[in-house]
Amino acid sequence: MSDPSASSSTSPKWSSDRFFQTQSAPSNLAEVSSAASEFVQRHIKEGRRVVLVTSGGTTVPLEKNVVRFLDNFSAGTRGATSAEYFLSAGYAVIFMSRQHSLAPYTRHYSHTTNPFLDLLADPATHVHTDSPASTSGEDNITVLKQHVAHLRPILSAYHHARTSGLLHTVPFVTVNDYLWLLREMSRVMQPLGRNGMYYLAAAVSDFFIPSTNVPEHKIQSGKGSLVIEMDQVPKVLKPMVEKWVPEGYLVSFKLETDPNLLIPKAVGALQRYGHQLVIGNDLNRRKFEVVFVERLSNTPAAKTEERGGERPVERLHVEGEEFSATWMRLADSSPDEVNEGGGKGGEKELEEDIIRELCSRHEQWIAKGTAGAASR
Ligand code: 9Z3
Repeated sequence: MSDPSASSSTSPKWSSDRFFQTQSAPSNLAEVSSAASEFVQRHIKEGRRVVLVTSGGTTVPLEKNVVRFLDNFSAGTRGATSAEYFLSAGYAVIFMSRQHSLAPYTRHYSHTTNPFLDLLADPATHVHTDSPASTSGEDNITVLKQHVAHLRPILSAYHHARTSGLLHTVPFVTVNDYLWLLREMSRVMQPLGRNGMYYLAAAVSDFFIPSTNVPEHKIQSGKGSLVIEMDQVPKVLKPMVEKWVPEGYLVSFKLETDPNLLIPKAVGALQRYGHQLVIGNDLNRRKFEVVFVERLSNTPAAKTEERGGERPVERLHVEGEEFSATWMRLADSSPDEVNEGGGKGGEKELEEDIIRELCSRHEQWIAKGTAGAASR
């Protein structure tokens, strides 16, 4: 496969308009849209804030009858964990995630790190002593005692999320579907105005293959090497900020593997798209360290000073504008100690702090809007 960054391709850049005019929408878009709209309208009526959390990686299929595809790295841990903290903060959550990636609550029992069946007693050997009706163990399956304390609060929160109508899920697989659904969810959430937050943690492919260039059938290996040409995915954050949800509080993530690029790339994204906050994370340190990059005018002023000692805040001057970079770290963790799937041993999770900070920034964003309206 050729390296797209080294390619001499002359393909024109795609505008988002051209993308949506030519690339087909998911077949169930209307259905997904109306269910999400009902969810949002209910929460608007109840005066609740709503957050769209995107999560997991996006694929680029190489064939229409897809046998092979390219994928972006993400287990969906960040998004699933964050959704839980948003729910406990009282938000209604639209969880738009890669099909089969980690989900709120069930993520604690990921099949690879903490298989669900390992929690249960072997029915062949376990005898129920507290239930005479089922001493044979045929009617009940028992959770092993050592797992009960951890499972109980997760199970309660899971059932609460299911029955309270505060969590709405929207799955995607391909990057095309992701872009269509992001636009649709934005449309549906636009009536929330400043009460809507957009937390874009999904790992979105930078490249895609326009549908006219995707072969119908499985690519055959007879011709030797495979060269793939991909076009750049349109930068939808721009229309999202300018047209789709101009009043929303919009947070994007920037993933890098070279730590020196993290802050400059985050600043670049803020300059290009004009949204409120970029959370930068390094691939290998993402579980215990992130950096909040924002325009200094959006950085909660009092907190910047107050947090100076606790959280290092850098001030940056770029092309006549001022930005801040605030590091947020889990105390005393190292990459080896932090579990994939998270939360297994009830340890502190970085998302708890991230979401607390976001809720307070969102609160100020809403207050600014109200103050602005009052002074007009
Ligand atoms: C992230 O940076 C997420 O935090 C991770 C989470 C994907 C690193 P895990 O699922 O990982 O917890 O294992 N997401 C955004 C990545 C991304 O695609 N950003 C684009 C970019 O960096 C901009 S939208 O250019």
